[in-house]
Amino acid sequence: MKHEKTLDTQAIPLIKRAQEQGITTAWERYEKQLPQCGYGQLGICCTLCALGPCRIDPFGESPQRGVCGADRDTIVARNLLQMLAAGAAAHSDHGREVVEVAFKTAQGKAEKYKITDSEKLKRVAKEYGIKLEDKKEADLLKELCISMMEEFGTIKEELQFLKRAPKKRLEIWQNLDVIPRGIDREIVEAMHRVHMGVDNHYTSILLHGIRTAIADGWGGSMIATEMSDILFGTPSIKETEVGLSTLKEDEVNIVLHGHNPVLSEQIVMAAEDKEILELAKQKGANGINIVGMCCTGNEILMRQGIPIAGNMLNQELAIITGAVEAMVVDYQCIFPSLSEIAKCFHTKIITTSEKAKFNGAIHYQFHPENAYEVAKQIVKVAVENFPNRKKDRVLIPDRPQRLMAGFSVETILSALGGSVKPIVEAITSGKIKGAVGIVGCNNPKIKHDYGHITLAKELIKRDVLVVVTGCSAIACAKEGLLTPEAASLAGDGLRSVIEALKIPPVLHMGSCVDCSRILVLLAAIANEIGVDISDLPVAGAAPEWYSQKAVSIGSYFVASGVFTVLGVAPRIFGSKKVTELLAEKLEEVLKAKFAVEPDPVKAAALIMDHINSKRKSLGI
Ligand code: MSK
Repeated sequence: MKHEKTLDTQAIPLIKRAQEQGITTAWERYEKQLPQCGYGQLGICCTLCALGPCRIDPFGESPQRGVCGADRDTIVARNLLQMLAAGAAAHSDHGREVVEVAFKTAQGKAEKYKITDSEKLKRVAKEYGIKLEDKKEADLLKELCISMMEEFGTIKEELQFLKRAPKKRLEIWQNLDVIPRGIDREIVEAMHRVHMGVDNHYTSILLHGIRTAIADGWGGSMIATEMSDILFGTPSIKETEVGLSTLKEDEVNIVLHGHNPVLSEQIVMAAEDKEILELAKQKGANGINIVGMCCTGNEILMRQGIPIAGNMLNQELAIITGAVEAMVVDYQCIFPSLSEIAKCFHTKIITTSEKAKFNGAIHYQFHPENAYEVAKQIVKVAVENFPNRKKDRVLIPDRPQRLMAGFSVETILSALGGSVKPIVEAITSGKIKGAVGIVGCNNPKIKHDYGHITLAKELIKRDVLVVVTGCSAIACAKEGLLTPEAASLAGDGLRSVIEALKIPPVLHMGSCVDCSRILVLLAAIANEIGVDISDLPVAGAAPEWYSQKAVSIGSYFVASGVFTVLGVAPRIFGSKKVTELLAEKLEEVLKAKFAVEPDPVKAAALIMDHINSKRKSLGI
């Protein structure tokens, strides 16, 4: 079944239903925005202060400067930095929240949380220079939390996890003076720099963007990942299902959407509460079905094997199935449209974060101290809503797709017998030509999931191992690429390796913040060979990105030495100098750069050229 908007066969009947019932989704809202503002697309519209809005004539006619005198280069660079800073802030604030929950856990104030991975706690504490001695785990966790909180506004002027980067990479950052001096500091400074009359030189603005992105990837995001592993467990291989078909006709359906695992983990527990299960029975349901959406979904998929209903462009469609009793959200990537669409059905939209409230939603304020109570209340609301479901309006697509996930760095290493050596050997022998991280979102500018799936297929057939996170992972899962059977789509060399290990050719490494796992893996491979990350035959891609966080991820990939291809054009083409800097000159200083290629088949060719040239330089 083909469709012009999506590759997701389970989405098609729901898009059709929305059109028939006059329900507007992101695709129609996008069409209504067309043509999108040309100045905005080029990045030469400035709305930063009240002297404007100002715009630059793209064809060199007047005006060429804003009211303040800023030229196109300053305007484009400032806009980009502001976008990146919002993304780095989102990831890092998420990380801070996980550490705060861990801190309360260590203090005994958040009794429903516990340390799940004690080994990782010890390992990370050691990295931070904390003496293990005979300390109780709670005390160790407390010390680690204090050290991690300090990273946000540190006076050390260097982040701990930067030490995980290869020596050569650290030297590059030192020489370029882009070592982050604290996570919050760089984000705040980014916002300071974009204020009118502060940083007006595009190079200086963009270099600070690099510094801010490093503070995210090797700071805030890495802290989020590591502390989530300590609290909720380091992911190990899990098999489950993906797609809107994971919703169940005879059970109370609760969709957990957003990013942070701190509440979703409690909701998973609350859904097993006997009293609530009894209530569900009384209401005529055969159980409570928890499914994920976007990255909160990825968090509970990776650790608990909870099925995942879909990625970013599936969120509205889940409600349109008519089978969702509650969609529970925390923050990031949640369409403000959800409460409007929910009005057409019986679905309750439940917000849980003080910083992310939505018109028309019910708010249950989450605190680590009352998390389980709040989780129980939320599940109860969903259960009590079950009788309101209109059975004749339920449309759940069939044929769920199986998937295998849980590929944390630890899991990959243990599958390889404890070290990255087997990957290095496979790359050296040419069985695996290289590795590519495909990450990021959906965007209605690109056919839903087409960019991710096409690029992944093009690469695995050329013997490239693909790792995925975020909505990209969910897209590939829907296509069956996250199953060992997908080995049949891989080239002979890659197939021989993954069949021996009984793993898929596309490995799910987690949520958006877990792009930091990709950095850790790359650093381990580079250290094993004794080279820099930029010397490796690897690349990054964000074929359908939309979010500010993706700007930050792409930038810390490049900052870490990873050639990165974007499928959606960033708003930089209004400045030739900024475009040249990002697509060419960065290579001279960071040994990596960006490319833009909307066609995933051409993107694969670009990536293969890059991989082959890196192989040649390594003499393999
Ligand atoms: S959820 S940032 S749409 S990957 Fe992490 Fe998906 Fe992008 Fe949000």
